[in-house]
Amino acid sequence: MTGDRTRAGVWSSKPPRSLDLNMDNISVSSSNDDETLHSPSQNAFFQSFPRGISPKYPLINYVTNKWDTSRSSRGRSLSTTSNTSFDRHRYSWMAFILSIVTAPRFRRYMVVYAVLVVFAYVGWDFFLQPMLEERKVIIESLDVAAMDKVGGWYGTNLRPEFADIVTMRTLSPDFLPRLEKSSRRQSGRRRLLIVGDVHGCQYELERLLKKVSFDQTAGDHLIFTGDMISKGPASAGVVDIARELGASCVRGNHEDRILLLRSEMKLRNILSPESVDRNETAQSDVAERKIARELSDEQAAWLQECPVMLKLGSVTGMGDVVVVHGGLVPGVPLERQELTSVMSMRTIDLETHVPSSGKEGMPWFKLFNQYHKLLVTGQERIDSSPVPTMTVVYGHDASTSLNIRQYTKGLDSGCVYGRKLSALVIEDGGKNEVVQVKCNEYVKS
Ligand SMILES: [Mn+2]
Repeated sequence: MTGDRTRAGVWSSKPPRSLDLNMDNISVSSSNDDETLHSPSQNAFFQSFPRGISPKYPLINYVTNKWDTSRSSRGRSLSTTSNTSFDRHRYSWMAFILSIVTAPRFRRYMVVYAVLVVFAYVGWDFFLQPMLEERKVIIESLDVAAMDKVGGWYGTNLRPEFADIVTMRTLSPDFLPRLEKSSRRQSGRRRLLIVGDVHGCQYELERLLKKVSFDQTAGDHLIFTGDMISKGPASAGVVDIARELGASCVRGNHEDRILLLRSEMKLRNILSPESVDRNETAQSDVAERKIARELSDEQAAWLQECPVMLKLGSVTGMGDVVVVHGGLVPGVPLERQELTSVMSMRTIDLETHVPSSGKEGMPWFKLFNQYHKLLVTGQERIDSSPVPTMTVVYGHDASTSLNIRQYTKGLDSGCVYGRKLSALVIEDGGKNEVVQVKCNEYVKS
Protein backbone atom coordinates (compact mmCIF):
# COMPACT_ATOMS: atom_id res chain seq x y z
CA MET A 1 0.00 0.00 0.00
CA THR A 2 2.71 2.43 0.89
CA GLY A 3 4.50 1.63 -2.35
CA ASP A 4 1.31 2.40 -4.23
CA ARG A 5 0.84 5.61 -2.46
CA THR A 6 4.38 6.70 -3.13
CA ARG A 7 3.94 5.92 -6.76
CA ALA A 8 0.68 7.82 -6.83
CA GLY A 9 2.48 10.65 -5.16
CA VAL A 10 5.19 10.58 -7.74
CA TRP A 11 2.68 10.69 -10.55
CA SER A 12 0.62 13.42 -9.02
CA SER A 13 3.65 15.61 -8.68
CA LYS A 14 4.99 15.01 -12.17
CA PRO A 15 3.46 12.59 -14.60
CA PRO A 16 5.90 11.19 -17.16
CA ARG A 17 5.61 12.08 -20.80
CA SER A 18 4.54 8.63 -21.86
CA LEU A 19 1.68 8.53 -19.35
CA ASP A 20 0.51 11.79 -20.73
CA LEU A 21 -0.26 9.94 -23.96
CA ASN A 22 -2.11 7.22 -22.05
CA MET A 23 -4.21 9.80 -20.29
CA ASP A 24 -5.06 11.13 -23.64
CA ASN A 25 -6.51 7.79 -24.63
CA ILE A 26 -8.50 7.07 -21.48
CA SER A 27 -10.13 10.43 -21.03
CA VAL A 28 -11.33 11.05 -24.57
CA SER A 29 -14.95 10.17 -23.79
CA SER A 30 -15.30 12.13 -20.59
CA SER A 31 -13.56 15.31 -21.64
CA ASN A 32 -14.46 17.67 -24.40
CA ASP A 33 -11.60 20.01 -23.78
CA ASP A 34 -8.72 19.05 -26.02
CA GLU A 35 -6.62 21.99 -25.01
CA THR A 36 -6.43 20.99 -21.34
CA LEU A 37 -5.85 17.36 -22.24
CA HIS A 38 -2.69 18.02 -24.16
CA SER A 39 -1.39 20.52 -21.70
CA PRO A 40 1.20 19.08 -19.34
CA SER A 41 -0.34 20.83 -16.32
CA GLN A 42 -1.60 18.70 -13.42
CA ASN A 43 -5.02 20.38 -13.19
CA ALA A 44 -5.87 19.22 -16.63
CA PHE A 45 -4.81 15.72 -15.67
CA PHE A 46 -7.19 15.52 -12.69
CA GLN A 47 -10.06 17.21 -14.49
CA SER A 48 -9.98 14.53 -17.12
CA PHE A 49 -10.93 11.85 -14.51
CA PRO A 50 -14.58 11.02 -13.86
CA ARG A 51 -15.97 12.95 -11.00
CA GLY A 52 -15.68 11.38 -7.54
CA ILE A 53 -12.51 9.50 -8.28
CA SER A 54 -9.19 10.59 -7.09
CA PRO A 55 -6.20 8.85 -8.63
CA LYS A 56 -4.95 7.15 -5.53
CA TYR A 57 -3.90 4.04 -7.45
CA PRO A 58 -1.97 3.44 -10.63
CA LEU A 59 -4.24 3.97 -13.61
CA ILE A 60 -3.84 0.39 -14.68
CA ASN A 61 -6.03 -0.59 -11.70
CA TYR A 62 -8.92 1.31 -13.23
CA VAL A 63 -8.68 -0.51 -16.51
CA THR A 64 -11.34 -3.15 -17.14
CA ASN A 65 -11.59 -5.57 -19.98
CA LYS A 66 -15.34 -5.00 -20.38
CA TRP A 67 -15.05 -2.02 -22.63
CA ASP A 68 -16.92 -3.43 -25.58
CA THR A 69 -19.63 -5.53 -23.90
CA SER A 70 -20.56 -3.97 -20.56
CA ARG A 71 -22.71 -0.90 -20.57
CA SER A 72 -21.99 -0.04 -16.96
CA SER A 73 -18.29 0.40 -17.64
CA ARG A 74 -18.95 2.99 -20.26
CA GLY A 75 -21.83 5.29 -19.53
CA ARG A 76 -21.75 5.14 -15.78
CA SER A 77 -19.44 6.19 -13.04
CA LEU A 78 -17.09 3.46 -11.86
CA SER A 79 -17.90 4.15 -8.21
CA THR A 80 -21.65 3.38 -8.50
CA THR A 81 -21.59 -0.35 -7.84
CA SER A 82 -25.08 -0.90 -6.35
CA ASN A 83 -26.87 -1.61 -9.69
CA THR A 84 -24.07 -3.16 -11.72
CA SER A 85 -24.20 -6.59 -10.06
CA PHE A 86 -27.90 -6.85 -10.91
CA ASP A 87 -27.23 -5.68 -14.47
CA ARG A 88 -24.37 -8.07 -14.84
CA HIS A 89 -26.62 -10.90 -13.67
CA ARG A 90 -29.28 -10.01 -16.19
CA TYR A 91 -26.68 -9.48 -18.84
CA SER A 92 -25.15 -12.91 -18.35
CA TRP A 93 -28.54 -14.55 -19.06
CA MET A 94 -29.09 -12.51 -22.16
CA ALA A 95 -25.58 -13.20 -23.30
CA PHE A 96 -26.11 -16.90 -22.70
CA ILE A 97 -29.29 -16.99 -24.83
CA LEU A 98 -27.69 -14.75 -27.40
CA SER A 99 -24.67 -17.02 -27.65
CA ILE A 100 -26.94 -20.03 -28.33
CA VAL A 101 -29.01 -18.25 -30.94
CA THR A 102 -26.03 -16.76 -32.71
CA ALA A 103 -24.09 -20.03 -32.79
CA PRO A 104 -23.95 -21.07 -36.46
CA ARG A 105 -24.82 -24.69 -35.77
CA PHE A 106 -27.88 -23.72 -33.72
CA ARG A 107 -29.10 -21.47 -36.47
CA ARG A 108 -28.55 -24.20 -39.02
CA TYR A 109 -30.57 -26.67 -36.97
CA MET A 110 -33.29 -24.10 -36.39
CA VAL A 111 -33.63 -23.59 -40.14
CA VAL A 112 -33.77 -27.38 -40.69
CA TYR A 113 -36.42 -27.82 -37.96
CA ALA A 114 -38.46 -24.91 -39.27
CA VAL A 115 -38.42 -26.39 -42.78
CA LEU A 116 -39.41 -29.82 -41.42
CA VAL A 117 -42.29 -28.34 -39.45
CA VAL A 118 -43.54 -26.43 -42.50
CA PHE A 119 -43.29 -29.56 -44.68
CA ALA A 120 -45.12 -31.69 -42.13
CA TYR A 121 -47.90 -29.11 -41.85
CA VAL A 122 -48.28 -28.63 -45.60
CA GLY A 123 -48.17 -32.41 -46.19
CA TRP A 124 -50.90 -33.02 -43.68
CA ASP A 125 -53.12 -30.07 -44.47
CA PHE A 126 -52.94 -30.18 -48.27
CA PHE A 127 -52.39 -33.86 -49.07
CA LEU A 128 -52.83 -36.45 -46.37
CA GLN A 129 -55.85 -35.03 -44.57
CA PRO A 130 -57.93 -34.32 -47.73
CA MET A 131 -56.99 -37.78 -49.06
CA LEU A 132 -58.14 -39.55 -45.88
CA GLU A 133 -61.26 -37.40 -45.77
CA GLU A 134 -62.10 -38.25 -49.40
CA ARG A 135 -61.51 -41.96 -48.83
CA LYS A 136 -63.80 -41.84 -45.81
CA VAL A 137 -66.73 -40.23 -47.67
CA ILE A 138 -66.34 -42.61 -50.63
CA ILE A 139 -66.42 -45.67 -48.38
CA GLU A 140 -69.44 -44.22 -46.54
CA SER A 141 -71.12 -43.66 -49.92
CA LEU A 142 -70.58 -47.29 -50.92
CA ASP A 143 -71.98 -48.60 -47.62
CA VAL A 144 -75.07 -50.62 -48.51
CA ALA A 145 -76.69 -49.64 -45.20
CA ALA A 146 -76.84 -46.01 -46.43
CA MET A 147 -78.93 -47.03 -49.44
CA ASP A 148 -82.24 -47.12 -47.56
CA LYS A 149 -81.87 -43.55 -46.30
CA VAL A 150 -82.27 -42.14 -49.82
CA GLY A 151 -84.78 -44.77 -50.97
CA GLY A 152 -82.35 -46.84 -53.02
CA TRP A 153 -79.47 -46.03 -55.32
CA TYR A 154 -79.61 -44.81 -58.87
CA GLY A 155 -79.61 -47.50 -61.57
CA THR A 156 -82.34 -49.75 -60.25
CA ASN A 157 -84.91 -48.01 -62.48
CA LEU A 158 -85.62 -48.92 -66.09
CA ARG A 159 -83.98 -46.77 -68.73
CA PRO A 160 -85.85 -45.44 -71.75
CA GLU A 161 -85.32 -47.21 -75.08
CA PHE A 162 -83.58 -45.33 -77.86
CA ALA A 163 -84.19 -46.75 -81.33
CA ASP A 164 -81.43 -44.80 -83.07
CA ILE A 165 -78.58 -45.62 -80.72
CA VAL A 166 -76.45 -48.76 -80.66
CA THR A 167 -76.21 -49.56 -76.97
CA MET A 168 -73.56 -52.22 -76.79
CA ARG A 169 -71.16 -54.24 -78.90
CA THR A 170 -68.54 -56.84 -78.16
CA LEU A 171 -65.17 -56.64 -79.87
CA SER A 172 -64.18 -59.68 -81.88
CA PRO A 173 -61.80 -61.81 -79.76
CA ASP A 174 -59.54 -61.96 -82.84
CA PHE A 175 -58.40 -58.43 -82.01
CA LEU A 176 -57.58 -59.09 -78.37
CA PRO A 177 -53.92 -59.30 -77.35
CA ARG A 178 -52.72 -62.84 -76.73
CA LEU A 179 -52.15 -64.24 -73.26
CA GLU A 180 -48.46 -64.79 -73.98
CA LYS A 181 -46.10 -62.26 -75.43
CA SER A 182 -45.82 -63.10 -79.11
CA SER A 183 -42.44 -64.32 -80.29
CA ARG A 184 -41.01 -63.09 -83.56
CA ARG A 185 -41.65 -66.44 -85.22
CA GLN A 186 -45.36 -66.19 -84.47
CA SER A 187 -47.22 -64.68 -87.39
CA GLY A 188 -48.70 -61.33 -86.48
CA ARG A 189 -48.96 -59.51 -83.19
CA ARG A 190 -52.16 -58.31 -81.63
CA ARG A 191 -51.84 -54.84 -80.23
CA LEU A 192 -54.83 -52.79 -79.13
CA LEU A 193 -54.43 -49.05 -79.56
CA ILE A 194 -57.11 -47.13 -77.63
CA VAL A 195 -57.07 -43.41 -78.51
CA GLY A 196 -58.61 -40.61 -76.42
CA ASP A 197 -60.69 -37.66 -77.69
CA VAL A 198 -59.36 -36.64 -81.12
CA HIS A 199 -61.88 -33.82 -81.79
CA GLY A 200 -60.98 -33.47 -85.45
CA CYS A 201 -57.21 -33.26 -84.92
CA GLN A 202 -56.38 -35.34 -87.98
CA TYR A 203 -52.74 -34.28 -88.24
CA GLU A 204 -52.03 -35.23 -84.61
CA LEU A 205 -53.81 -38.59 -85.04
CA GLU A 206 -51.62 -39.37 -88.07
CA ARG A 207 -48.50 -38.51 -86.08
CA LEU A 208 -49.60 -40.70 -83.18
CA LEU A 209 -50.21 -43.68 -85.47
CA LYS A 210 -46.79 -43.13 -86.99
CA LYS A 211 -45.15 -42.88 -83.55
CA VAL A 212 -46.46 -46.30 -82.45
CA SER A 213 -45.84 -47.63 -86.02
CA PHE A 214 -49.43 -48.76 -86.26
CA ASP A 215 -49.81 -51.64 -88.72
CA GLN A 216 -53.24 -53.09 -89.34
CA THR A 217 -51.85 -55.96 -91.45
CA ALA A 218 -49.53 -56.98 -88.59
CA GLY A 219 -52.55 -57.40 -86.29
CA ASP A 220 -52.89 -53.96 -84.66
CA HIS A 221 -56.41 -52.78 -83.91
CA LEU A 222 -57.51 -49.20 -83.31
CA ILE A 223 -60.28 -48.14 -80.89
CA PHE A 224 -61.58 -44.59 -80.27
CA THR A 225 -63.05 -43.53 -76.93
CA GLY A 226 -65.52 -41.13 -78.62
CA ASP A 227 -65.55 -37.40 -79.46
CA MET A 228 -63.54 -38.03 -82.59
CA ILE A 229 -65.33 -35.08 -84.22
CA SER A 230 -66.26 -31.43 -83.44
CA LYS A 231 -64.19 -28.50 -82.17
CA GLY A 232 -61.04 -29.30 -84.19
CA PRO A 233 -60.19 -28.60 -87.85
CA ALA A 234 -60.84 -31.94 -89.64
CA SER A 235 -63.73 -34.00 -88.28
CA ALA A 236 -64.46 -35.76 -91.59
CA GLY A 237 -60.76 -36.52 -92.08
CA VAL A 238 -60.56 -38.29 -88.71
CA VAL A 239 -63.62 -40.41 -89.56
CA ASP A 240 -62.00 -41.35 -92.89
CA ILE A 241 -58.82 -42.56 -91.16
CA ALA A 242 -60.88 -44.61 -88.70
CA ARG A 243 -62.88 -46.22 -91.51
CA GLU A 244 -59.76 -46.93 -93.56
CA LEU A 245 -58.05 -48.67 -90.67
CA GLY A 246 -61.14 -50.68 -89.71
CA ALA A 247 -61.19 -49.05 -86.30
CA SER A 248 -63.73 -49.61 -83.51
CA CYS A 249 -65.32 -46.72 -81.64
CA VAL A 250 -67.77 -45.66 -78.97
CA ARG A 251 -70.34 -42.88 -79.18
CA GLY A 252 -69.27 -39.68 -77.46
CA ASN A 253 -71.50 -36.78 -76.46
CA HIS A 254 -70.33 -34.87 -79.57
CA GLU A 255 -71.09 -37.76 -81.97
CA ASP A 256 -74.47 -38.00 -80.26
CA ARG A 257 -75.28 -34.31 -80.79
CA ILE A 258 -74.00 -34.08 -84.35
CA LEU A 259 -75.81 -37.26 -85.43
CA LEU A 260 -79.11 -36.16 -83.86
CA LEU A 261 -78.74 -32.70 -85.41
CA ARG A 262 -77.85 -34.17 -88.78
CA SER A 263 -80.86 -36.48 -88.93
CA GLU A 264 -83.11 -33.60 -87.89
CA MET A 265 -81.60 -31.37 -90.61
CA LYS A 266 -82.05 -34.15 -93.11
CA LEU A 267 -85.73 -34.45 -92.17
CA ARG A 268 -86.18 -30.68 -92.65
CA ASN A 269 -84.26 -30.80 -95.93
CA ILE A 270 -81.64 -28.31 -94.83
CA LEU A 271 -78.61 -30.57 -94.94
CA SER A 272 -77.18 -29.41 -98.28
CA PRO A 273 -74.78 -26.45 -98.06
CA GLU A 274 -77.06 -24.37 -100.31
CA SER A 275 -80.03 -24.69 -97.99
CA VAL A 276 -78.67 -22.68 -95.05
CA ASP A 277 -81.44 -21.46 -92.77
CA ARG A 278 -82.05 -17.74 -92.93
CA ASN A 279 -82.00 -17.55 -89.11
CA GLU A 280 -79.14 -19.96 -88.81
CA THR A 281 -76.29 -17.48 -88.41
CA ALA A 282 -77.94 -16.18 -85.24
CA GLN A 283 -78.11 -19.62 -83.68
CA SER A 284 -75.55 -20.97 -81.27
CA ASP A 285 -75.06 -24.28 -83.07
CA VAL A 286 -73.60 -22.84 -86.29
CA ALA A 287 -70.35 -24.75 -85.83
CA GLU A 288 -72.20 -28.01 -85.18
CA ARG A 289 -74.44 -27.55 -88.25
CA LYS A 290 -71.31 -26.98 -90.30
CA ILE A 291 -69.87 -30.30 -89.14
CA ALA A 292 -73.20 -32.06 -89.76
CA ARG A 293 -73.09 -30.79 -93.37
CA GLU A 294 -69.39 -31.69 -93.70
CA LEU A 295 -70.04 -35.37 -92.95
CA SER A 296 -71.11 -37.56 -95.85
CA ASP A 297 -73.95 -40.06 -95.46
CA GLU A 298 -71.37 -42.88 -95.34
CA GLN A 299 -69.33 -41.15 -92.63
CA ALA A 300 -72.46 -40.45 -90.59
CA ALA A 301 -73.61 -44.05 -91.02
CA TRP A 302 -70.23 -45.30 -89.79
CA LEU A 303 -70.44 -43.05 -86.70
CA GLN A 304 -74.03 -44.18 -86.14
CA GLU A 305 -72.73 -47.73 -85.68
CA CYS A 306 -70.46 -46.73 -82.77
CA PRO A 307 -72.01 -48.26 -79.63
CA VAL A 308 -72.32 -46.39 -76.33
CA MET A 309 -70.46 -49.25 -74.63
CA LEU A 310 -67.84 -51.47 -76.24
CA LYS A 311 -67.00 -54.67 -74.41
CA LEU A 312 -63.49 -55.90 -75.15
CA GLY A 313 -63.71 -59.05 -73.07
CA SER A 314 -60.98 -60.28 -70.75
CA VAL A 315 -57.53 -58.74 -71.24
CA THR A 316 -54.52 -60.15 -69.37
CA GLY A 317 -53.88 -58.14 -66.22
CA MET A 318 -56.92 -55.87 -66.67
CA GLY A 319 -59.91 -58.16 -66.14
CA ASP A 320 -62.97 -57.40 -68.27
CA VAL A 321 -62.33 -54.21 -70.22
CA VAL A 322 -65.13 -51.86 -71.31
CA VAL A 323 -64.66 -48.73 -73.43
CA VAL A 324 -67.12 -45.83 -72.95
CA HIS A 325 -66.87 -42.09 -73.53
CA GLY A 326 -67.95 -40.63 -70.17
CA GLY A 327 -68.02 -43.28 -67.46
CA LEU A 328 -69.99 -45.95 -65.61
CA VAL A 329 -71.86 -46.00 -62.31
CA PRO A 330 -70.21 -48.63 -60.09
CA GLY A 331 -72.36 -51.59 -59.09
CA VAL A 332 -74.90 -51.12 -61.90
CA PRO A 333 -74.83 -53.81 -64.64
CA LEU A 334 -73.91 -52.56 -68.12
CA GLU A 335 -77.40 -53.44 -69.40
CA ARG A 336 -78.94 -51.03 -66.92
CA GLN A 337 -76.55 -48.08 -67.26
CA GLU A 338 -78.27 -44.92 -68.46
CA LEU A 339 -76.94 -44.11 -71.94
CA THR A 340 -76.81 -40.30 -71.82
CA SER A 341 -74.87 -40.49 -68.56
CA VAL A 342 -72.47 -43.10 -69.94
CA MET A 343 -71.64 -40.63 -72.73
CA SER A 344 -71.29 -37.56 -70.52
CA MET A 345 -70.76 -38.25 -66.81
CA ARG A 346 -67.94 -36.62 -64.85
CA THR A 347 -69.12 -36.67 -61.26
CA ILE A 348 -71.45 -38.74 -59.12
CA ASP A 349 -73.68 -37.89 -56.16
CA LEU A 350 -72.35 -39.58 -53.04
CA GLU A 351 -75.76 -40.19 -51.46
CA THR A 352 -77.86 -41.39 -54.38
CA HIS A 353 -75.12 -42.39 -56.87
CA VAL A 354 -76.85 -40.32 -59.57
CA PRO A 355 -74.22 -39.36 -62.19
CA SER A 356 -73.83 -35.86 -63.60
CA SER A 357 -71.88 -34.17 -66.37
CA GLY A 358 -70.99 -31.33 -63.97
CA LYS A 359 -67.38 -30.89 -62.90
CA GLU A 360 -68.17 -30.01 -59.26
CA GLY A 361 -68.42 -32.98 -56.96
CA MET A 362 -66.94 -36.45 -56.55
CA PRO A 363 -65.38 -37.72 -59.81
CA TRP A 364 -67.10 -40.97 -60.85
CA PHE A 365 -63.76 -42.77 -61.33
CA LYS A 366 -62.86 -42.38 -57.65
CA LEU A 367 -66.08 -44.08 -56.56
CA PHE A 368 -65.61 -46.72 -59.28
CA ASN A 369 -62.05 -47.59 -58.20
CA GLN A 370 -62.93 -47.75 -54.50
CA TYR A 371 -65.97 -49.92 -55.26
CA HIS A 372 -63.80 -52.46 -57.05
CA LYS A 373 -61.12 -52.39 -54.37
CA LEU A 374 -63.78 -53.17 -51.73
CA LEU A 375 -65.15 -55.90 -53.98
CA VAL A 376 -61.74 -57.55 -54.24
CA THR A 377 -60.88 -57.30 -50.51
CA GLY A 378 -64.38 -58.47 -49.55
CA GLN A 379 -64.06 -61.47 -51.82
CA GLU A 380 -60.63 -62.31 -50.39
CA ARG A 381 -62.20 -62.71 -46.97
CA ILE A 382 -64.70 -65.30 -48.26
CA ASP A 383 -62.58 -67.40 -50.61
CA SER A 384 -59.45 -67.11 -52.70
CA SER A 385 -61.03 -67.47 -56.15
CA PRO A 386 -60.28 -64.48 -58.41
CA VAL A 387 -62.95 -61.76 -58.47
CA PRO A 388 -64.29 -60.73 -61.86
CA THR A 389 -63.06 -57.15 -61.96
CA MET A 390 -63.77 -54.55 -64.61
CA THR A 391 -61.52 -51.89 -66.12
CA VAL A 392 -63.11 -48.89 -67.87
CA VAL A 393 -61.22 -47.06 -70.62
CA TYR A 394 -62.79 -43.65 -71.26
CA GLY A 395 -62.26 -40.13 -72.63
CA HIS A 396 -64.35 -36.94 -72.17
CA ASP A 397 -62.57 -35.55 -69.10
CA ALA A 398 -60.05 -33.14 -70.62
CA SER A 399 -59.90 -31.06 -67.44
CA THR A 400 -58.52 -33.99 -65.42
CA SER A 401 -56.35 -34.95 -68.43
CA LEU A 402 -54.55 -38.29 -68.68
CA ASN A 403 -55.72 -40.30 -65.66
CA ILE A 404 -54.48 -43.87 -65.35
CA ARG A 405 -55.81 -45.73 -62.27
CA GLN A 406 -56.17 -49.38 -61.39
CA TYR A 407 -59.71 -49.86 -62.71
CA THR A 408 -60.16 -46.72 -64.81
CA LYS A 409 -58.01 -45.33 -67.66
CA GLY A 410 -58.85 -41.76 -68.69
CA LEU A 411 -57.31 -40.90 -72.07
CA ASP A 412 -58.61 -37.40 -72.93
CA SER A 413 -55.52 -35.22 -72.52
CA GLY A 414 -56.95 -32.13 -74.27
CA CYS A 415 -55.39 -32.42 -77.74
CA VAL A 416 -57.69 -29.82 -79.33
CA TYR A 417 -56.71 -27.35 -76.57
CA GLY A 418 -53.05 -27.62 -77.57
CA ARG A 419 -52.09 -30.26 -75.03
CA LYS A 420 -51.60 -33.93 -76.00
CA LEU A 421 -53.23 -36.79 -77.86
CA SER A 422 -52.93 -40.03 -75.86
CA ALA A 423 -53.19 -43.70 -76.72
CA LEU A 424 -53.19 -46.72 -74.43
CA VAL A 425 -51.26 -49.48 -76.20
CA ILE A 426 -51.98 -53.01 -74.93
CA GLU A 427 -49.61 -55.67 -76.25
CA ASP A 428 -49.62 -59.45 -76.28
CA GLY A 429 -49.07 -60.61 -72.73
CA GLY A 430 -51.11 -57.71 -71.35
CA LYS A 431 -48.25 -55.23 -71.07
CA ASN A 432 -49.65 -51.74 -71.62
CA GLU A 433 -48.22 -48.26 -71.94
CA VAL A 434 -49.39 -44.75 -72.78
CA VAL A 435 -48.03 -43.07 -75.91
CA GLN A 436 -48.59 -39.34 -76.49
CA VAL A 437 -47.96 -36.71 -79.15
CA LYS A 438 -47.97 -32.93 -78.70
CA CYS A 439 -50.88 -31.07 -80.33
CA ASN A 440 -51.44 -27.69 -81.93
CA GLU A 441 -53.86 -25.41 -80.13
CA TYR A 442 -57.06 -25.25 -82.19
CA VAL A 443 -59.42 -24.11 -79.43
CA LYS A 444 -58.71 -21.88 -76.43
CA SER A 445 -59.49 -23.85 -73.27
MN1 LIG B 1 -66.76 -35.51 -74.48
